[in-house]
Amino acid sequence: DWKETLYERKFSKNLKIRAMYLSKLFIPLLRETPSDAKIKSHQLMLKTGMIKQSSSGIYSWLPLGFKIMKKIEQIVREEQNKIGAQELLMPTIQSAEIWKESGRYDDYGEEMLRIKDRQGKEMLYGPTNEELITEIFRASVKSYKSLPQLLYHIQWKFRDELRPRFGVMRCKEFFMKDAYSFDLNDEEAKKSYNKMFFAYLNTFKRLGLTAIPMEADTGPIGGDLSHEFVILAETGESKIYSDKRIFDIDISKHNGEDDSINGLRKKYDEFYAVTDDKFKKEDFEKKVTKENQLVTKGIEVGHIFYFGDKYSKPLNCSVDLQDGKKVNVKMGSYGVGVSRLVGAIIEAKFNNSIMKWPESVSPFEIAIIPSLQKNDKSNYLKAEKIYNLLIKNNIDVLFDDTDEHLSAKFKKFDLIGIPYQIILGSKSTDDKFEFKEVNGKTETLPLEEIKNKLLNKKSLN
Ligand code: P5A
Repeated sequence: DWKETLYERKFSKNLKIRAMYLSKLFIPLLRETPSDAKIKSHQLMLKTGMIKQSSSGIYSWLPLGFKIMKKIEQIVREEQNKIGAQELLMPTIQSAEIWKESGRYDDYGEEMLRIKDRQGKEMLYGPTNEELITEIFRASVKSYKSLPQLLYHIQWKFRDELRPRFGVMRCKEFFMKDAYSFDLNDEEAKKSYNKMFFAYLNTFKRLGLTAIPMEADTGPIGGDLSHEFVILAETGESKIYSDKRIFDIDISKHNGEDDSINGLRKKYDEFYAVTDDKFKKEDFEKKVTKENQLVTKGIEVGHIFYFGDKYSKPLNCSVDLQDGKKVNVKMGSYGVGVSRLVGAIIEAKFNNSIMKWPESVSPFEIAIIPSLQKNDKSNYLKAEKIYNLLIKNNIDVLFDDTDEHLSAKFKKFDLIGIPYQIILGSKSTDDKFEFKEVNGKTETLPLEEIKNKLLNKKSLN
């Protein structure tokens, strides 16, 4: 087989990207749709080998899924950094002590996975980190001069959900970005809250999603101010009631300055938008005219909370004021479901059996799909030349070097969801190739033009 001789060339030396030959990619595609998967994201993720269930509500992330999740994580990180939040990393395992101090150890109930170490010390796998970050903060910060402060980490969480379902959407072990704000008073704390509100809108926009902040209940986190960020989807678990017009708010006119952010926050507050638990029929009917009423379902991709001194008080986290008095710091917490977002993006973008990842998180920028005949090496060599040229230009490309029929390859790529394809089939010539935008047009173009188009798109992302 002529391909055997090319074996050593199968790994690209460009370490900036992770271009690949499909035959070498660890991507266990399934032929059948798994019957226990009820929603399209769960089905697609299993079918394309993005994840594999290891036990109920617990998944391994395989290379394709992991690569996508890491891209999402990076966008979440960049938007946190932009508003001045600092990244740190807290452990997954926490001591029960601080949870007893805050009073949440008993409240949290069976959702908390409790464990004992060999000395019999009570530990737990963190479902969230309000207590731990407060403990870190109180140990080092003593003066009002150190405020405000925004800290975050991106770490695995564990919640022993009663009914884990829908794959990564509601599972036991999941990846979350959680941020915590520390301020001197309510007024300053609201500024931090609004900053995070702004960062979330930008984050979800970069992920190709329209996420709407909805007033929500605070549940076990606590406090009296809270917004769920929800994307519309029939399969979502949040029921939402809103004024349609909230979807048309343009965030691009707002920058990171305090005034601009507060202005944006005001715009959102003008429109009624609440989740189930905050819904009041009279309010809805009074505030939203019939034609603007939208009652539907959505997926919660983020949730922010302001709870003042709910944790700082029992955990005794205070700072000294100028006059020597002590005051408990005012705190908020802010979560993004990073692993849930992988499924949420699929729910939003997978239509008519065709997936198209937003360019910002696509596992590869483009796929090369040649028709390969056993007795004809020419297409393979052409495709490989394109592959090498794209890699040289730092374009992350997946080269389908398998022997399958073109139609079978197309079916496969409908699921993998790479937004662009170069097809070497009957319509390509020696120097022109089919360049296809998924769900868009197909043109026959010289390679140089294809390359430039891709480089242009890259610079926009
Ligand atoms: C905010 C950050 C908190 O835990 N404490 C720290 C606060 N909020 S939250 O709403 O409970 O969770 C934040 C986001 O995490 C995702 N999420 C989940 N994803 C997958 N499976 C789960 N079982 C799960 N639970 C929460 C959601 O996106 C949620 O908005």
